[in-house]
Amino acid sequence: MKTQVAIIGGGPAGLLLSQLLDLHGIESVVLERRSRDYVLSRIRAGVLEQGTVDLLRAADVGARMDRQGEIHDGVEISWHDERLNIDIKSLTGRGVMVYGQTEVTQDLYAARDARGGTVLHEAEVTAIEGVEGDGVTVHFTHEGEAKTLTADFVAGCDGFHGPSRKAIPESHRQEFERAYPFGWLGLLSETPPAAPELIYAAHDRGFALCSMRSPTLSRYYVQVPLSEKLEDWPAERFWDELRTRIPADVAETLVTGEPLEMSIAPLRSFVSEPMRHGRLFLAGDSAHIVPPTGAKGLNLAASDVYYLHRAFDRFYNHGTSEGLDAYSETALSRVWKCERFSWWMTSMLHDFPETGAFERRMQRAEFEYLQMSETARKSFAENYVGLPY
Ligand code: FAS
Ligand code: PHB
Repeated sequence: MKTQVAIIGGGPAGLLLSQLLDLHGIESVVLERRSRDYVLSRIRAGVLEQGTVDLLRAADVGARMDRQGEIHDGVEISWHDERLNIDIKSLTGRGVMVYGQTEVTQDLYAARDARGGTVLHEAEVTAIEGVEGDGVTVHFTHEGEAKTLTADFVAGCDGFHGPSRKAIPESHRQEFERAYPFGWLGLLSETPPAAPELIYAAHDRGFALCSMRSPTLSRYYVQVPLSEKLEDWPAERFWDELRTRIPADVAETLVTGEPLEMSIAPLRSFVSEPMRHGRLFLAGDSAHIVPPTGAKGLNLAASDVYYLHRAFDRFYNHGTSEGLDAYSETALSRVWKCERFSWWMTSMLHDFPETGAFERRMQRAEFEYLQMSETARKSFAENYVGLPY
């Protein structure tokens, strides 16, 4: 097989890149190691920045999002029973779109199918050759056979555990990581949301988040130690813990139900530099991970794809490699600012067992500063709605 851009990974980054390249007349092939059902079964992000919304519309995959997504003009932060509403719309002129990553991915698959895009499932990439040469060869297994895909370039959109990042020699790669001593236990339920806005709840017992997917589908998280096992968390125990950590007046009216899905995700901050090596370009989780507190993971994948598809358009349709040469530096500049916000929000709201009374006072001071200062709330809001591309 041969194409212009080989894309490893059929998650949001890989699919969105393939769709945008197609709209600019650039050929690509997406190699995804899992089945489509498996990819769509993963429950992940829920909040889209305006930049992501605009990009999905530009990619001609925004119609269902515009019908079914919910624009939110505010978000809440609570500290025990104290509730602080941050009016992100009045502070920045923008809101955020609540529309699940599963739906985004479904829309992207449908769009690729409609345009006859090539997305191979259960096609696991095993090696990437030639990134420093005149063309790349991607080795993959598919339908029990070893196959190859040759291309001008390869986009590594294969997530944190994929092979593309490691195709950059260690001597040319620098990794930065902060692993958090806890994870998020998530629950999806067919129940009405706990409150009109998302609530990020700080509590001495640990962080909790009340989110949603629609007026009848809710998503909740509670911070748990990394040692926790899913089998030790029956739904009743989850609901009891959530009610303890969220403001009492919200807990009183919380509608609980049987979980449609429960999962535990570890939290980490991670960046691998550079995001380009020769003919290999990294986009999304293959290059960086943020703790989901700031709702930035999926949105960073979108901004990477924004920069990368424009760079390929300039190369193939305007004969200049300037965009490709600037990609890593441009993408990393936004990545690091989003890493900072996600780290800051995680540090403010979670219980860090090993830290002392001083750090707990610092967390409380951050909350009180948000309470008293419109400037602090404006800074929070401009990061939460999404920094400019
Ligand atoms: P993805 O990981 O989505 O996609 C990478 C794809 O590459 C996968 O489908 C994988 O199967 C494929 N792949 C890997 N190796 C391959 C190989 N060798 N060959 C072929 N294909 C290969 N973000 C938020 O904003 N909010 C959240 O609440 C949130 N929760 C999350 C929970 C979990 C458990 C995880 C892991 C992430 C979460 N994220 C969240 C972040 C998440 O949404 C990512 O930012 C988003 O999926 C990034 O998309 P991609 O970069 O496309 O990576
Ligand atoms: C979600 O709805 O899954 C969600 C929302 C906001 C976050 C993280 C996750 O910050």
